Amino acid sequence: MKRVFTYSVFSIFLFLLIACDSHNTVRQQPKRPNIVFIMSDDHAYQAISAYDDKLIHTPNIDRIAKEGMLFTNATVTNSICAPSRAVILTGKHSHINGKIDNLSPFDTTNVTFPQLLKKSGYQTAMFGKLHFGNNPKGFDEFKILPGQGDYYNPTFNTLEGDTTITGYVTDIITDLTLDWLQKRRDTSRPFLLMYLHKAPHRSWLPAERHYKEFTQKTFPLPETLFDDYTTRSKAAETAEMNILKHMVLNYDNKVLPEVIKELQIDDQKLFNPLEKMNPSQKAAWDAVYNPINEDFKNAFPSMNDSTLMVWKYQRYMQDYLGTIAAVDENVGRLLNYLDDEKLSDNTIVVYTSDQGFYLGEHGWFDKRFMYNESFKTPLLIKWPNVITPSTKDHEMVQNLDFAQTILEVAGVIPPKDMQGESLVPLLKRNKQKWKRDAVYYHYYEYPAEHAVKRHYGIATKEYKLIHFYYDIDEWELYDRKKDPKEINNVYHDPEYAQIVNSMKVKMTEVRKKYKDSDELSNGYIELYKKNGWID
Ligand code: SGN
Ligand code: CA
Repeated sequence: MKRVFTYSVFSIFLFLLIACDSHNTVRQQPKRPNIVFIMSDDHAYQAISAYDDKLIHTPNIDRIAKEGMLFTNATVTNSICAPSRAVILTGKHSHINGKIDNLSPFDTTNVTFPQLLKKSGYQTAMFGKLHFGNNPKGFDEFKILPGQGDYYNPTFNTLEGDTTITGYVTDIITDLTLDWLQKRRDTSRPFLLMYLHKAPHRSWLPAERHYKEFTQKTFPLPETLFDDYTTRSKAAETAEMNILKHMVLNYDNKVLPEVIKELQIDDQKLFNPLEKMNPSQKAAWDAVYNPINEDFKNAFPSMNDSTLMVWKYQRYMQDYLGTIAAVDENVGRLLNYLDDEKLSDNTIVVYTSDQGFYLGEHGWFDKRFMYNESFKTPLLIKWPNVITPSTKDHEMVQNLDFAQTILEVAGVIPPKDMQGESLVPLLKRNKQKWKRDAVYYHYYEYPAEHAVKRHYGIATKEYKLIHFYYDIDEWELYDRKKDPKEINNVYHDPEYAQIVNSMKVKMTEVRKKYKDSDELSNGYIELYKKNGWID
């Protein structure tokens, strides 16, 4: 009897101890962090001063690196808008999630990380550019631009129908985001906020407050502005994204149609980039851009190809970078809001772009190629109390990794078929856990605008091997250490024969790992035929 009593007392004591302890554990467990995912459209790393301050100062975006981590070797798997977004949301390569290009629809049976976050109790919202052609799943609220959206007076698709807002798109996307944070955030739950800018996408219309400052600037010329594409396969030469040959004076450089006519220039015709402006916005634009037209009219007769190239490059940079000034200011508004509301401490902030962009390197604008400037994407992450401020990471990470990273941050187990790796070990400087030694790339949108041929490839820290296919069968190899500007294709150089072989072996392994194959590539070509996009 006595023994039973002692045992019972002991059990109750033990139960109380465990109950107390588990209560403490629950109480001590940190709240799941909020996640702010900021992404711009076509924002080249060369145009973020945390990476390179030759072109522009972006103090607010830089703050994310200063308070967190700058990834110097982040790349995309398919350098084009909607496919990149599909990779980010699904954690799967394009050939698996099916969104290979901007044209084909996104298969909404794909599981996306916001859906999983919402299921796990996160409040979710998306504002800005998605570019899918269908509404995003897994969001409590969204206000998204249809397709590419407009810089001035944009229309947004929302759950309640369309709405058109007067003003400048970058400011408006931020207003909508702050409005949601102020008025509809559920303070009892963590949130996922996707804040997605349209800028600096073509046709590069800055906000009025930046017209004067940026149109007066002159920018340093990239070393490869006059690249003649020798040593490369036909793909580089036949691409239609050369600033001199393919950038449109009217549409891109904002030369007035009457000036083009008067100078008898044979210019391509695209739609009027200013057509959405109202009369007062147009008047403010004209006040600054009409004098530029006058100067061009006077200068053009004595220009040759090289001076015209430089003029177009400068005009391109003035407008492209002008749009980034507004992105930077607005990122500052959001970061300040998080600080003011004491949210920063428990919020992870990611800044990235849907891909990189050519700012005159190889004579180009646009993206699509696996060459450095469009393959690489900016990636800056701050996570107070976890990431050591002002750290840099040089590992080969990809947008493919974002879904699993965010799921781990939120304590959600990722589906087994996601193909990336969580970046959390890198954020925590737990480097021995990171094993990746090659990344995979595959671009499909051809024949299409800018005529960049289909290609796939792998990159290691030392080399890059690319295979162009479909109406071409050519290979390229770059020695990334000796030739970081990628102007010397050494695929046919006997000195690199061994490297070519070992990179091909590696490529086969990587393609197998990610389940890509020639059969799949042929299937996607058949799809173009079926849709009547090719014969
Ligand atoms: C538009 C642009 C192209 C750009 C694609 C894809 N032309 O079609 O220059 O490559 O978008 O960009 S434009 O005449 O409409 O400006 S993406 O970022 O959406 O993939
Ligand atoms: Ca883009």
